[in-house]
Amino acid sequence: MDIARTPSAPDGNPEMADAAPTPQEPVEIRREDYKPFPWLVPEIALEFDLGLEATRVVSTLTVTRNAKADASPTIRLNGDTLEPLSVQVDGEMASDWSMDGDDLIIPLAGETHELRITTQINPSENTTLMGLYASEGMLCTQCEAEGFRRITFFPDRPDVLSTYRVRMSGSKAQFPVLLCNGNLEAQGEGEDGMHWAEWHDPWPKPSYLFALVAGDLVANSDSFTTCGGREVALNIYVREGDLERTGHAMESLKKSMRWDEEVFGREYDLDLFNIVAVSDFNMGAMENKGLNVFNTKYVLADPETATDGDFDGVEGVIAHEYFHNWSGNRVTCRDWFQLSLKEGFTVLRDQLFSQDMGSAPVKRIEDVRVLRGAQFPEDGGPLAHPIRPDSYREISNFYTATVYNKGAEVIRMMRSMCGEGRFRAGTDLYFDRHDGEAATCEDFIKAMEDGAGLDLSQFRLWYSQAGTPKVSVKLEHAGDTATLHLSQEVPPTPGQPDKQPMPIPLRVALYDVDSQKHNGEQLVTLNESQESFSFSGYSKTPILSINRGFTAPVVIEREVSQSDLVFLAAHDDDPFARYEALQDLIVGHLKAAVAGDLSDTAKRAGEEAITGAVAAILADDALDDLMRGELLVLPSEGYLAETMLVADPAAIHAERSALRAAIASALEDDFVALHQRASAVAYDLSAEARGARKVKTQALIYLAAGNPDRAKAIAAEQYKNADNMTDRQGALMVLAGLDGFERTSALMDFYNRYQGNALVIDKWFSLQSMSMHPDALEHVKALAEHPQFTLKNPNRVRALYMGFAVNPQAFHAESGEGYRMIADLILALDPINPQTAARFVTPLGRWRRIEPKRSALMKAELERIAAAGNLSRDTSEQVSRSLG
Ligand code: B3K
Ligand code: ZN
Repeated sequence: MDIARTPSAPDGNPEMADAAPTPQEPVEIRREDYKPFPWLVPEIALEFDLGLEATRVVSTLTVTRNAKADASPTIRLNGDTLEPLSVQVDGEMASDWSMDGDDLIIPLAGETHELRITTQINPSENTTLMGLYASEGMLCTQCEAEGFRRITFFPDRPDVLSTYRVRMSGSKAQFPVLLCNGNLEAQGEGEDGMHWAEWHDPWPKPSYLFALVAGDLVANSDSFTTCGGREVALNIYVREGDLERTGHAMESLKKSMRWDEEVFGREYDLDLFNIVAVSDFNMGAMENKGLNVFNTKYVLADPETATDGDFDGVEGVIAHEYFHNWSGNRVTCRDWFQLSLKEGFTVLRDQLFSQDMGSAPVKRIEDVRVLRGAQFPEDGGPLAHPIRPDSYREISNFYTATVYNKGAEVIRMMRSMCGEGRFRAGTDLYFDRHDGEAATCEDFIKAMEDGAGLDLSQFRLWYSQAGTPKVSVKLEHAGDTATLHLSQEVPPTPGQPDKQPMPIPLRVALYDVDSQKHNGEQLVTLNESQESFSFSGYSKTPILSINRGFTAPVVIEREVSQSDLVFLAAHDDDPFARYEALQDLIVGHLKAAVAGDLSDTAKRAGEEAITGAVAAILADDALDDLMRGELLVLPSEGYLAETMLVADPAAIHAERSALRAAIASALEDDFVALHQRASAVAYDLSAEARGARKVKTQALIYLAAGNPDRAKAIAAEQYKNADNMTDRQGALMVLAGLDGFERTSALMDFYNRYQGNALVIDKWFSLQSMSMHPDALEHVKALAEHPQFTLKNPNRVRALYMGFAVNPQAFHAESGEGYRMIADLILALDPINPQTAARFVTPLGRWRRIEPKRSALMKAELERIAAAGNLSRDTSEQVSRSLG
C-alpha cells in the first residue's frame, strides 16, 4: 500500500495524519482534532558530527507506548526535507519503514523500542533559518515551531517531552565553542584537530526547545545567586569585536532573574544560563532551555551604536526569553493552538517587568501604541483570529500581535479584575499544578479561577472570539446622579459572523467640573450587550475619564466635547487617560478633516484647541520629559486609517501633516526652546537624560513640519555634536525627510562612520525607507541595489522593506508602485526565507479598508502572488486568507 495516499495516518493522529501538503493546497490543522501522540519518548540521545556543508546526525530514541493515547502499530516521525540514511530498531537495521510525504513511518510491535536514525544536512544551504543553519561561519539552530524536523526525524510536537543527551564534535579551529541545552558534562580533544562536548539537559522538554551552537565566540561571563542559593554561571556569547557591547544585556539578565523571583516567585533551575547572539535570525530571540539564541539586535548595545529605544528593546527581550523558562519551558504548550498560553502570558510578564524598571505610565502607553498599531488592524482585517486560533495551515503565521499582545491584554484584564495579590495566587497555582506538563489555555484559566477566586466562565470568550470590541459610551445626568450607559459590539470576523458579549473591565473616574477632582476611580465590568451604572453626588454633569490605564483592549466610542478632552489632557491624574484624551482630541479632528466635514472656521478652531493642549504640555513643569515626549507623539497614519472604515491614505497623510505644521508654526519658538533646554542635559541612562533626548527629537520633528530650514540647521548641528546614537539617529531621521546638502552629507557620514556594524547599517537603510521624504519610494528602489543589501539577512530585509511598508506615503503611492515592490519582494524572498516573506503579505492584506482605486491595485498584487505557483505554505496561506 502506498502510505503517502492513505486517507488517515497509521498512528491515528489527525493532527499529523495527512500526506505532505502541496504548496497550493496546504492542509488545515484544526484544534478540535487534537489527539495525544501514541508514543512517549522519554529519552533522546543525539550525536552531531558538525560541518558547515555537511552535518551528520545520529539520533537514538527510547519510545514507549502512551497509555493515554490510542494504540498504533507504527510510529510517525516528522521530517522536513530530510532523508533517512539508516534506520535501526532495537539494534537491528530496519527495512520496513516508509515515507509518508516528508514523514518517516516505522512499524513497531512491542511496548518499548530503541530507534536509531541517521540523517545528514547541509547547514550552509539552509536559507530558511529554521533547523540547523550556518550564520557567518557559525552553526546554530532555530526549532520553534517546527524546525527540529529539519534536523532529525522526531515527533515534532510540543506535547512530546524528552530528556536530551547530546554529543557534538567538530573542528576545534572552526568551532572552538560547542554549546547545547542544559549542563556541560564532558569535553575533550579528538584526532586531526577535532574536539567534542557532551551536554545533558535534566529537564524534559519538547523538541522546539532544543538548541545547538558551534562557532568562534567569546563570552561575557558573570554569575547570579538565586533566592534558593543556587550559583548560576551566566554567559553571553558574541563575536570577538562585539564583547564590549554586551554589558547592558548582562545587567538586564540579572535584573530579570531577580524580578521573576520577587514578583512571580520563579527561581532559575540550572547551574548555567547561556545566551548566544546571531546575526541571521528570523525573529527577536528564542527561549531554548538554558541556551537562549538571540538576534544580535537584542543583545548588543552601547551609547555610540544603540538608541534609548534599542536599550529598552534589549532589556525587554532578554527578560521575555528568560521568563519563558517558567512560562513556556517548565510549563509548555500542549499544541500550537495554545501558543498564547506561553506567549501572551510571557509578554504580560515582560511588560510588567519593564514597567518596574523604568516609567510605568510611559511603558503602558508604548504597549498600547503597539497594540493599536499592529493588533487592532489584524483584528479588523482578513487575518483576524482569536488569541487561541481554531485552525492553521502554517503555524509560523500565527506568531502574531493577536497571540502575543492581545494575549497579554487578556491576562492583564484578569489581573485588573482580581488585583495583584490574587493574581499571584492564581499564577502560583498554575505553575504548581502544571509544572513539567504540556498545558492548555483552559488549564491557565482554571488555575486563575481556583487560585485567584475569579469566575471566568463568560470571560473565556476572549480566548475564542476574534475582533476588537467596540464599546459605546453615553453619560446622562439628572438630579445629583450621573448614569453611565455602556453597550458593546464585537464585530464579525472571518469565520465568526456572530459574537456574544464579553466581560469588559473598565476603570472609570468622574471629574467634578467645579473642583476639577474625582471621588476615586472604580472598576466597572460590562458583561452584557448593554448595561448602565449610576454614580450619585454630582450636581452638574461630570467629565468622564474611561478605560483608564487601558484596562480593556477595546475601542471606546463616545460623543465628547473638545473642551472635555482638553480638560482631561491637561488634568487627568491617570497618565494613560491624559494621553488618551489628547489622542482622542487629535483623532477626532483628523477624522473630521479627512472626511471633509470641517468648515475652514471649524478646522482652525480644532487646530487651535489642539495647539493649546500641546502648549499646555510643553509648559507643564509637573510632567517629566519621558512622559512629555510620549504625549507629543501624534497618532500614526496607520492608526488613523484603522479608525476609519475605508481609508484614503493620501488624505490622512495630508491632514496629519497639515495639523503638525499648524502646531509647529504656532509653537515654533517653544519647540526651539525645548530643544535648547534638552540639549543642555548630558548623556547618561537616567530617566531625566533619556527624557531630554526624547523631547529633543520630538521638537525636531515638529520644527521640520513648521520651519524646515530652521529644523535642518538645528538637526545638522545635533547630528554633528551627538555623543550618542539616540541624538544622532533622531537628527538623521529628521534630515532624511528633508532636502538639501545637510541630508546628503549626514547620510554619507553615517554610512562611512558605521561601515562594518551591521546593526547600525540596518538603521541607515530603515531611516531612508521610513523617511517622510517625498521620494522615499525612489530611494528604496535604489537601496535595493546597494551592495550592502541582501535578501539573505532578515534584519536587512526588514530594515529596508518593513520600513517601507509602514511608510504610508511611500507604500501607498497612487501609482501602485509601492504595492508592486512589496509583491516583487515577496516573490523573490519566498524561495529563500518563506517565514520572513509571509510577513510582508499583511500590508497588502489591508486592501478592503483602503479607498477603491488603491484597493484594486493592492488586490491585484495579491492575485499576482497567488498565481505565481510554487509558493511556500507560509506565503500561500497568508495570500489566500488575505484574498478570502
Ligand atoms: N518563542 C519564540 C518565537 C518563535 C517564533 C517561531 N516562528 C520567541 C519568543 O516569543 O520568545
Ligand atoms: Zn515569547
